[in-house]
Amino acid sequence: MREISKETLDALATQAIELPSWAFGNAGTRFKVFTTPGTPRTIQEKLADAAQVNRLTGLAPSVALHIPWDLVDDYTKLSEYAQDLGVRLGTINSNTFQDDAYKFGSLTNVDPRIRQKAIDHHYECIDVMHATGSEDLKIWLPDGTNYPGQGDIRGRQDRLADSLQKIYDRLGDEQRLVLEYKIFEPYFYTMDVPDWGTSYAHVTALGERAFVCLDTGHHAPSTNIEFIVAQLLRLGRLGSFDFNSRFYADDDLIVGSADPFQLFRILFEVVRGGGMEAGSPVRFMLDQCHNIEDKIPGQIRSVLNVQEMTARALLVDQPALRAAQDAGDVLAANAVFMDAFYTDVRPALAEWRESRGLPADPIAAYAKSGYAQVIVGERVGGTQAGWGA
Ligand code: PSV
Ligand code: MN
Ligand code: MN
Repeated sequence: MREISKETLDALATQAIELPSWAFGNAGTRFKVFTTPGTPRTIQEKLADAAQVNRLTGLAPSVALHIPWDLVDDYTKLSEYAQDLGVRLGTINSNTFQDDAYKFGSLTNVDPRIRQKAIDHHYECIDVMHATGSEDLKIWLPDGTNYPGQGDIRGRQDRLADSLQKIYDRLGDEQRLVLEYKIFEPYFYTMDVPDWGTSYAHVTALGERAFVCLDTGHHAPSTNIEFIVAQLLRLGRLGSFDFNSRFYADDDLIVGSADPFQLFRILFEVVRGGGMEAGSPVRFMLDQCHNIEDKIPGQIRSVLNVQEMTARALLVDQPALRAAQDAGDVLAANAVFMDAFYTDVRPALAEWRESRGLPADPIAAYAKSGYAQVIVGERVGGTQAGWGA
């Protein structure tokens, strides 16, 4: 078994995985969304829960907000509130998927007034970013069509390019635009940003501070996601990950649960492409829903899964792999790769966590902390947050 080297542990110590505020609300599927006692009612309560994940894992120092779900009067104050809890506010996610005006598109709409409404919403998000100190504006565009002939595919791309440019031009010098793609849903014939190539084409046209966001659940089954990772890193345009896991489509399950090997392969390409190095543009984030499992331990499990597969990816003996690849020794190269994947890093990581003043077993520590009982007792009345409020 390969030892975990000091370099690997140093690299792991710098890993940060942003949590989505919406993971702490009730969410899940188009069908029954189960509620849980103690679910946050406000963004302040979501932040308090996210802070528990960071306190127990040391892995999740920031929380992404969704506007207008996480609307408050004073974002500077909210930022201070987060800092008091030991976390900071991260990516600002815009939302053009819950307004009647956007039935036929938002940034792509043929009506210039509706396009402007969507652009103005992004300007508001940028104002929020200035108040919170957030670096990234994340756009997941729900626009698309359901029927052949319904919309002019080309015209929609042209309008999208124009709208995105207006948004990009409003960003501050330190801020980035991150454009997420998704193959289908909410529309089923065309999506206006269906794949990494479309996102790449738009972000390269925008400028140097525009990047692609890769959500692991947004591809056709059997897509080789690690290939996309390698290519985007090579092109310098991989800005962020939305991590989650799926069996079928956009399942939004716990990252690494359905296919840990795929997560390992993705993280191997991140390591190989310099994505873990200082100054890399790549940011890690979760984008998940917890419908039947408890949300806080669900998020703890998720960040630990990412950490474990990152450790295994860092364990790959790169010189041995390169030598085998260059020699055309297919089986030896594959064996080097699989050796790292099959290495159980959990005991070593538990020990390392303890050496850094963190619990060896964060999930057990959470259960013992009594936090769940406290929030169930305290959060009585009001409306629990959901995917959309
Ligand atoms: C919808 O598919 C989605 O899950 C996208 O992945 C976004 O990142 C997320 O919602 C939040 O807007
Ligand atoms: Mn996403
Ligand atoms: Mn999604």
